[in-house]
Amino acid sequence: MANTWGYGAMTNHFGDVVGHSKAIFMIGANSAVANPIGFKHFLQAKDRNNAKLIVIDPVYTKSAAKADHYLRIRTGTDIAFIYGLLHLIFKNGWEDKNFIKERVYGIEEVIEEAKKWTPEETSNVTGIPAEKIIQIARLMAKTKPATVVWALGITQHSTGTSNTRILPILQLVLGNMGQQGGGCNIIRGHDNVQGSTDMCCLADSLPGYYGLGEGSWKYYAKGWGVDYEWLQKRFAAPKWMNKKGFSLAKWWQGVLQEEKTYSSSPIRALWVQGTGITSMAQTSKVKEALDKLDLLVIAEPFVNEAAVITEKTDDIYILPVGTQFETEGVVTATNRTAQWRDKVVDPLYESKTDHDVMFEFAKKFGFYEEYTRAMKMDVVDGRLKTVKEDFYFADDAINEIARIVKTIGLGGWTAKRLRAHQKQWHLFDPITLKGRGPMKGEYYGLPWPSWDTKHPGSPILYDVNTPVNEGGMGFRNRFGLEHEGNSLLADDAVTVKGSKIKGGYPEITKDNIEAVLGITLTEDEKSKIGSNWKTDFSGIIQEKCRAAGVAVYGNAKARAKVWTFPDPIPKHREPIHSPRQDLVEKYPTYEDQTDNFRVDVKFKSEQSEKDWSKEFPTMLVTMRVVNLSGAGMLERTSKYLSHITPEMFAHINPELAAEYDLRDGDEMWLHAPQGTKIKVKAIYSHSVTPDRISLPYNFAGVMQGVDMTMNYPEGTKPYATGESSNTITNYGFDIITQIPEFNAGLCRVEKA
Ligand SMILES: Nc1nc2c(c(=O)[nH]1)N[C@H]1C(S)=C(S)[C@@H](COP(=O)(O)OP(=O)(O)OC[C@H]3O[C@@H](n4cnc5c(=O)[nH]c(N)nc54)[C@H](O)[C@@H]3O)O[C@H]1N2
Ligand SMILES: Nc1nc2c(c(=O)[nH]1)N[C@H]1C(S)=C(S)[C@@H](COP(=O)(O)OP(=O)(O)OC[C@H]3O[C@@H](n4cnc5c(=O)[nH]c(N)nc54)[C@H](O)[C@@H]3O)O[C@H]1N2
Ligand SMILES: [Mo]
Repeated sequence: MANTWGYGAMTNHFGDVVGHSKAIFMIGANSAVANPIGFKHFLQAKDRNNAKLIVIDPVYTKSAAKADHYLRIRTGTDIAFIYGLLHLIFKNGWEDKNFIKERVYGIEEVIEEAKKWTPEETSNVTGIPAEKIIQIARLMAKTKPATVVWALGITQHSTGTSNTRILPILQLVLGNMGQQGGGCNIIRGHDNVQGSTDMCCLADSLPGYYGLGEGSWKYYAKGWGVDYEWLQKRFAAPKWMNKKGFSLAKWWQGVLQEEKTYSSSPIRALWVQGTGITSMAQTSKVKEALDKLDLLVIAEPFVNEAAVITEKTDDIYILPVGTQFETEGVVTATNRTAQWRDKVVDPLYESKTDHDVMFEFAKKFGFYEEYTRAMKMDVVDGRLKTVKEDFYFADDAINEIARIVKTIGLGGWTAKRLRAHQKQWHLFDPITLKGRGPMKGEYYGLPWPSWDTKHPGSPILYDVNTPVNEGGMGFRNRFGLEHEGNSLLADDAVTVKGSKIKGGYPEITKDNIEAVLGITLTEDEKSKIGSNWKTDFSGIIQEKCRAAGVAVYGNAKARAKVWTFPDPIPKHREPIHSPRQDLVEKYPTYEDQTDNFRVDVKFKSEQSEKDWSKEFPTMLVTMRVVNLSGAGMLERTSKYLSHITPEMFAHINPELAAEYDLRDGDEMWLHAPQGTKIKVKAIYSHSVTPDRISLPYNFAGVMQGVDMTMNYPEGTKPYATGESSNTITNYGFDIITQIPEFNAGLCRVEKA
């Protein structure tokens, strides 16, 4: 299972922030530690543009230390805070009225909700002083363009999806979207996490966010050159083909839960490739599930601690995989650009590359030919054909992606172009991404959408002041033409620069292309064209749209309201384990859920079980440290990196420590609502107030006080081991995506 936490992509890019942003509104991110190279750009924007840096975080972080304004927020209350800003923006008429009228749908309910969030109520819920809320509302209203930056402090909540929606709403209201220096710059985590998201290493979609509908499977069957029926037979029963699978966050429940009609549980075998097992919440449940499996296979360069924390003693296989230095291919950066990477050395010793492991798997299970067939195909004269006997990895893999993934516009990402960009990167401007000399007319890394091989890429999304063929576009027409009798297309006033069509227009399909573009297709074209722009292998739709300066995906309104979600407009809801019992009744969490990614998820039943804050009075947030990453196995096997943080620890305010008679460096137990505990070192720090504790999440090898390090195969024990914070991160998952609520929980301190 690969890991693709966090969602969204940057609408703009780091160079654009340096060049144009006047304010950087950073919420739920600590880039100074988690993304130091990215953060350097924010500091440059401060120097060059006198940009104001605003940091909103429950912890006084290293990023906060560089901020012009630091707002200490209570975890899980960002929606309340943003409504507090919107309240003042609407009340003072500071919103961008034209932008909203012409390019936004469904803002009325947001305006209504914002009325409730007076500075006093916002302050009561968030813990941010009312004067500070007023000051920041004014600053954001008066400072244009401003960019909004977020990362995992926003997504890792039971309301994570709503959190990620309220921030773009703020930018739409301020008219900062589709502008240089504006937008939402959502900083992605791992190397290539954007690429793995785009390839949908997820349980609920085919690559390119095509979903799991029958039409999508049929399109892919065609693209892969295999029969749809053959694909269907790969599943135990046809119905599973269209159902979301188990998620990375809750696969363990698929092992432990009783048989359910909507799941294929119990899971009996687990294949882990590229995720450290202790990075998931509920580690004690993960351990229980590992213990119960029939088979555990781990394919990776290090000894994944899945093999260490389990009591299981047989049927565990560790397959050695090379690192990214031992392979070549394409990765996608946080700003939607592709980068070609060369191989540095061949795979060491008996290890294999990730793709060779998968090829061997496909051979053993008898589907290698089907698995690799599309790499030997191409589009010839508007039709898909097999064109060669053999393939060359990775070039033919990326060419296959370019041929099939239309939704986000990967059509232009051929191996040839991406290799050329890598060789010529000195010819691109870091602020505009524009190329010079032989690279003139292209943007570095062809930021998607790059609709086809003649398209230069799109450095700033939704920019209607740039022609489509130079990277401009409106908002995507994705949810139909109208809702409740209102048009979802952009207003007549919004014509994308240079477009033949005035105002908004729908996504382009076989049925509407002639009418919308005012053209006539030949019979030959009609016989080749796909049913819509997302499924058109022939490239004809894109070609005709280019000639008209039209974006294939339409020119629509952004929607502030998602009528299919549990909360159509974002609503503040208290974390499942809230320190404010008085607010739980007023802002309760969601109803419990059945069958989300094939498991049941508790919300209200857990929240209302009791006043958790009585037994667990201290808030718990997790943090990143610069010398360790993810589950930490890579760095803890380095003597030098381990030396910086040799032991698992927690940051604790000396005042809270004093309550429990803890000296700096003493051992303490931290207890969690689910009945688990960890033993860690208390490190005094004023970055946290006395009501909260902050923990790194990068340790493993010890569980609830029990040392399991004898389980590392000989010679592989890392220099640093310790308790995983995820043994005590509280139960709780996002209502849509199931990302764990890593950042809003409670705990109790006890001197060890
Ligand atoms: N409490 C808490 N928990 C969290 C978070 C948090 O903020 N707080 N953050 C969450 C987030 S955002 C993320 S992304 C996850 C990260 O957690 P993980 O996804 O577990 O991240 P890594 O430890 O980097 O895991 C990568 C694993 O892949 C292996 N690996 C490295 N290179 C390769 C390769 O080329 N091929 C293969 N096959 N394997 C390779 C590494 O050895 C490692 O074991 O943690 C999540 N967990
Ligand atoms: N050195 C190092 N670098 C990394 C990683 C690593 O493990 N180590 N991991 C990589 C990965 S996978 C990712 S996803 C990125 C993550 O990058 P970031 O998200 O920037 O990193 P975090 O340290 O998780 O920062 C999240 C911040 O949000 C705050 N926060 C928690 N809850 C809330 C809340 O409710 N509201 C608000 N406003 N803030 C909140 C936390 O206190 C924390 O400071 O980092 C990447 N870079
Ligand atoms: Mo991440």
